[in-house]
Amino acid sequence: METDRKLKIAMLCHPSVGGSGILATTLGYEIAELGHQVTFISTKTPFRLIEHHPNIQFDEVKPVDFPLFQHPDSTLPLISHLLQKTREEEFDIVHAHYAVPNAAAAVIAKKLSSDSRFKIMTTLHGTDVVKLGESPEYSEIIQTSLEGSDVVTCVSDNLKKLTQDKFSGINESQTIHNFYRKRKIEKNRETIRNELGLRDEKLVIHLSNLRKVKRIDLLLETFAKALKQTPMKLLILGGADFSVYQDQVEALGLSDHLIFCRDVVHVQDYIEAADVGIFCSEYESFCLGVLECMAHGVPVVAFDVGGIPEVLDHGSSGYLRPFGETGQLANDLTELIRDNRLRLELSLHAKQRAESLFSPERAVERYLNLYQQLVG
Ligand code: GMT
Repeated sequence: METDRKLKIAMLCHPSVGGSGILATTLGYEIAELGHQVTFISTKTPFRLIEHHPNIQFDEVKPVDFPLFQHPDSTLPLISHLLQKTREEEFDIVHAHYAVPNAAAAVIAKKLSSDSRFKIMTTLHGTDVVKLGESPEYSEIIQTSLEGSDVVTCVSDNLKKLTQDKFSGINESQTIHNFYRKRKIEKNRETIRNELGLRDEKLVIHLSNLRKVKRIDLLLETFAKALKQTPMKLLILGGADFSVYQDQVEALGLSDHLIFCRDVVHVQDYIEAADVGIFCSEYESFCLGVLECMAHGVPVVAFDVGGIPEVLDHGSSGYLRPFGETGQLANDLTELIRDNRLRLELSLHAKQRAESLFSPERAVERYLNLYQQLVG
């Protein structure tokens, strides 16, 4: 396989806090570092596209707020932008993260343009298939977008299976598990713990965009049950407003035991300051947050849903329980918080597993091989 050819990649992703944007930007930095040119195209700067890189450029597609529209439109401007851009500069690959609207926009732009030779790779991330894929507003568009993609990748075997069950006529589909590149620690464990006002309490961490699927209600319930058994603090790093959960926090008596921080950029510092991770989602195609914790040696308790068991091995990197079993999960959390030796054992294993199975080198090579195959 020829791997020397430097490619021009257009990376389409959502800019908001979420795993698909994290994955797209991390992949972009990795391949830019290898000498390829990457143009991110999105409605805002993706939230993890922070550092300048000479091989990375960002094109902002501004939503159009025409007086007649009830809501600003960004999908048609995205298609137009792609059309114009691909006339000016020849992208080898348009890599669309998330089916809606990114894969759809790429496929439509290619159909509308008579001279575009770019290939389309679509990476599916989760609810684009599991939720939107079921909705009458989007299912046919997604079907056409997947058919029109030259290759479809899924971030777990679970998501690949769900995609294959729901959609047909896909050229080629394969799993490339998400990966994690350890980021530089800006503030050490002690500093963060001081800033959070902690003494020697154990710290449980959750990080997510707090969408409904994350089931923060069950997470608070689990934590409250564990807190009855042993003291600990819960830190939630959220990418959205937390006030909707305030009533439940008060009803469960958690106000003095919970710290909430919004839109934290250097999440790795906080993970390093934590002892156990907790995730109570009803579905996750993968759950990058679980991997982030594991990579920093933080064992995780979670519900056994979607692709999470592909990431976390029960009994070795943490514990998995059937969805909704908050009592069992609370017992696991309690045991991990109380038993320092057990926690250390699981911590080491979690770190090793993250490094060996979800390394950037492994995943980036898979993406690059696919890019090279597509361009021939
Ligand atoms: O599809 C979503 O719900 C949003 C997406 C995101 O941007 O955060 O999350 C999905 O993609 C992540 C990165 O591949 C995965 O780690 C998440 O598990 C997945 N979320 C769901 O499946 C609910």
